[in-house]
Amino acid sequence: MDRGHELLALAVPIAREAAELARTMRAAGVDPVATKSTLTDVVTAADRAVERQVREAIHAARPGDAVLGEEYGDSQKASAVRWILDPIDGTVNYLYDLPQYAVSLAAEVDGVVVAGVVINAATGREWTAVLGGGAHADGRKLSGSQQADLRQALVGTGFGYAADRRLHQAAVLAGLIGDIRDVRRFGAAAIDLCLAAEGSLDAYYEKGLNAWDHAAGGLVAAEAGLLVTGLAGAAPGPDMVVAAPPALHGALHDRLVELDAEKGP
Ligand code: LIP
Repeated sequence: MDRGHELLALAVPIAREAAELARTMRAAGVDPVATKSTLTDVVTAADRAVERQVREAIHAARPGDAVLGEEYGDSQKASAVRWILDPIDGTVNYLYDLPQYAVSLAAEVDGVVVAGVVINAATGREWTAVLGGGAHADGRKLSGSQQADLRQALVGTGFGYAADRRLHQAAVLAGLIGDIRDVRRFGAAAIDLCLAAEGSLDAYYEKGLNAWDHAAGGLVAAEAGLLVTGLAGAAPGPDMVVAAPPALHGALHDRLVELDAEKGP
């Protein structure tokens, strides 16, 4: 079994148990326990509990591996394998009990993401990918949207926790909205990338994402045949993540460049 499939075989049961814990804690009621970058950037007890459970499971199976997680940071271990974890992506949806939040777990070897799983903890939907091995959901191989006309594209995006960034993102969207079919703001980047991978969205873009928001979902999208990039030749990262089929990527990319989408706060 190659490294990617070997690491995915470990990631999937760990992510399923994490999703179960998130669901159970959601059912018991959720309150913010703290705020992070802004007053609206909340963390719940479940974000922390799920991350601790995943870290313990990874440590038990592969004690030498490093982990980068949203809530407890980077374990700073010198290891070829690093796990990139968002215990609950879409925390605001989780807080409001909107069924669009996910456990997102990716495995990176020597800096390259080779395996990823995203599980919508509310619905149980599961997306997986292995580098060079394709992307799958519900036992189906994914291949993205066939849409080649930006004017007919249903595009997903998101907004940051800081008001000045949201104002810039809204101005970009105001410039783009007349050029596309419509926009969808579902609130969880990991799921948005997977919806683009299966063609439920034609494309997705967002500024301000952290590695844990897009590592696993980005591999699912790329293995479904989408181009997953930053702007102007950059890799996907905090300045911008754009995911679109090759026939659509250029037009969306160029419009986002024209609109200074990666600029601003
Ligand atoms: C969220 C992202 C979403 C973005 C939110 C937030 P979190 O991650 O998944 O796409 O629009 O501002 O960053 O904070 O729920 O892990």
